[in-house]
Amino acid sequence: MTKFPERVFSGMQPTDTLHLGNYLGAMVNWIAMQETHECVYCVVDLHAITVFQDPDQLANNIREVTAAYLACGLDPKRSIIFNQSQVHEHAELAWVFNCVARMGWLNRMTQFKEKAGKDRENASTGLFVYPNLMAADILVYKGTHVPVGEDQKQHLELSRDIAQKFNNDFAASIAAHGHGDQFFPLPEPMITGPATRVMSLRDGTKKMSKSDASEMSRIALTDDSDQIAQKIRKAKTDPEPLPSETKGLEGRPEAENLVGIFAALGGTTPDAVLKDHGGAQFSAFKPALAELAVARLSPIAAEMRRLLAEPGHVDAVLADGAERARAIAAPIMRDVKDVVGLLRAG
Ligand code: AQP
Repeated sequence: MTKFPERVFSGMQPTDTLHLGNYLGAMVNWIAMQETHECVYCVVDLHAITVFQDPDQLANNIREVTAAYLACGLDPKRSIIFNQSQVHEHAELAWVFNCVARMGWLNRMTQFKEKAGKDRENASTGLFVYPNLMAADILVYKGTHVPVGEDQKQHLELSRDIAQKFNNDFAASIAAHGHGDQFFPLPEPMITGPATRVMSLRDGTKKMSKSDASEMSRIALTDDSDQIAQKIRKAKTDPEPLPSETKGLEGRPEAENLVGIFAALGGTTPDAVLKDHGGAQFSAFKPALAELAVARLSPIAAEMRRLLAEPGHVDAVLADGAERARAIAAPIMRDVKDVVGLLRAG
């Protein structure tokens, strides 16, 4: 069996300012993985345009998301940081995967159903094949580990199916042309952030999301102390005090979400939070949560402001990252063409 060297890949869409869900669900894990792995972290701008983006806003968002990566603690010397559109091998491999993945597989993707909503006929074809591009993002680096939030679990399973089908369909060519017995690894999802599913502050049954129409539903990484405190103060809750055990959070999605956020930000568990705050009214718990959130998040916002005041640095990080990403992706894409029969040496 081919043994693939471990390599981490993940990305976020520059569709708006990153929020607490992106931070706790994925970013905290990304930062930790820099200590142990070679990491490739992408600003997935080609994914963003599966839904229309204002061009000027998109250009700003690419810089802002990059600034957020740096401000949160990604180190461009250790990790490769770049935007997807600058490494054309992503789009090239995605086309090959469009021809490997099956319609039936994509038809089962719940994120497409949620995003397309009732107006499915009017959704872009890019939105439908989004998971194929995601598989290409990972596999064009032969990525083995993918730290993501829980909402991406189904897409990761599809990436594994695509890798497996490519390995099977082209098994004879892979072996005959000296590419080992498996061409692609089956990437492992790492859904292990401190809060893998942070919910909306306005509706505890909906995930916190950049595309939610209400800004009050999410804490943006650029929010100042007043905005953070106001959003937590206005967060939807129920009239009961907090229970003293997690069992008491069942059927109380908003309470469960706020306790989960407190635990994740404080580096502790919901049980420990309820040990301290069980019996408290939200009027007492919310200010404590706001204080913790401000302490954790305001240094990130301050660093983002500093970085965005000198966009030349952010652009230089992206240019350097794209060059290093291309150096890995280009030979892998050449081998894909060899395996598929698109380009044979000699
Ligand atoms: N609410 C969340 N809780 C935990 N993790 C989350 N992630 C997103 N929302 C939450 C994780 O953040 C990473 C980047 O996500 P993305 O930008 O690619 O897009 P998304 O998952 O679709 O997130 P949004 O905020 O809902 O974006 P829009 O509204 O643009 O679609 C992923 O690892 C994701 O799991």
